[in-house]
Amino acid sequence: MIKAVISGTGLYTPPAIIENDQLVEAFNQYVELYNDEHAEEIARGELTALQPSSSAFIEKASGIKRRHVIDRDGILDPKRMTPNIPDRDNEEPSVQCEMAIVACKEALEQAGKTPADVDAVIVACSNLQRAYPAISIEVQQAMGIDGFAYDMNVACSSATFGIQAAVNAVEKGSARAVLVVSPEICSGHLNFRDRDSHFIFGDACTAILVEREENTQAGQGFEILGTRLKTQFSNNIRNNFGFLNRADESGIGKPDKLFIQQGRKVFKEVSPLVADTIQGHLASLQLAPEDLKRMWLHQANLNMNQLIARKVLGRDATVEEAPVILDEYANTSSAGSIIAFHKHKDDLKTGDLGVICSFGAGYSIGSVVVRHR
Ligand code: CO8
Repeated sequence: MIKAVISGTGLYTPPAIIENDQLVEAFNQYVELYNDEHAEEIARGELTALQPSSSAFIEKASGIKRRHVIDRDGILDPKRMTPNIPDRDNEEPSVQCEMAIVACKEALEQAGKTPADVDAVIVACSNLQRAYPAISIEVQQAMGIDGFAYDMNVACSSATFGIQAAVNAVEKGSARAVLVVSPEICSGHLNFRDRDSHFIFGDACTAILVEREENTQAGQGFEILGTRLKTQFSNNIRNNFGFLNRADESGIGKPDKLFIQQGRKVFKEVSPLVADTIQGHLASLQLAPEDLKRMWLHQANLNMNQLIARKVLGRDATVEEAPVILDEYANTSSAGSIIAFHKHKDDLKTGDLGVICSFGAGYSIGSVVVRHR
């Protein structure tokens, strides 16, 4: 039987950084402008005055300290509060393709492979910058890969669902190797005027090379022992942006065309589901939680990750066991657990077991159990 392994990973980190204090300063300037502009309506009780944000709240509630973004100035301009990413000519590479190429090249280099060794590209992420042609096919061409490519979106679980698709392709023989790429420009769909969520997301792109074990060197990378996916419908994380928006002009500009969530409900409902999914997945592989050396969890909220790790292990996890990248990157949607894996895997030894686990909108949960070769 053909076995699939993760032989390389790559990461593109946009150079621009926004610290919590800078984000909060811009938000609070916007609040002042808004409250001044609407002073009379607020005084008459027709509108509610906006409340300022706070760095102390953000770090305590989420664990986020800063985020990398494609464009900093547009977000920090209190009159704009949206990244400024100019439209490009069709002959130029798209922004997502550019990010993807950097991450893909690093993944191939780590694996010791060239584009000639790869048969497929899956772009798996929360937001695609256009409807078609698929970003993945653009990446395929830019990388010089002869084969096939497609885009998919399962929000924060896009990368783990993409890994399962890659494992299926490799194990069934339709591809020798598959690049799963997650170019996440979360700042493009974040409402920076919303106090409850303006601090949550950042931008990044990850890539993972999944390939046939027999084409890799002994001891290289991670054997994929199994994948388990779980979905359960919920409106608690939602974005109604879509191609039908133009068919009802009254909805254009409403906040639901950007990311919205019921954060508390998500926290309460998703945490137990994730812990159950990981435990059930381990049991199906005749493994126990205490066998795990590492949990590369989705990076949405530090308190949530600590709770999930505690539920799985039956005790607090150390930072080595459940590494955190959310302080530096914020929530990068599907890229988050893969960034944690990319940055915190090289110290593991042969036989060490770990789980990559994503969770988010849908709800969607993806668990990938791996063993260092
Ligand atoms: N500054 C100061 N105070 C604030 C702020 C702020 N910025 N925001 C809220 N507060 C106040 C509230 O008004 C409230 O005050 P009061 O108690 O007086 O009513 C108090 O702080 C507490 O507010 P919350 O209950 O909202 O705060 P929480 O402790 O619940 O923390 C979090 C909020 C951090 C959002 C938390 O609930 C959380 O992280 N939940 C989990 C969310 C999660 O995991 N979501 C996953 C979404 S990601 C995903 O699926 C991908 C989607 C696709 C990506 C799209 C890209 C844009």
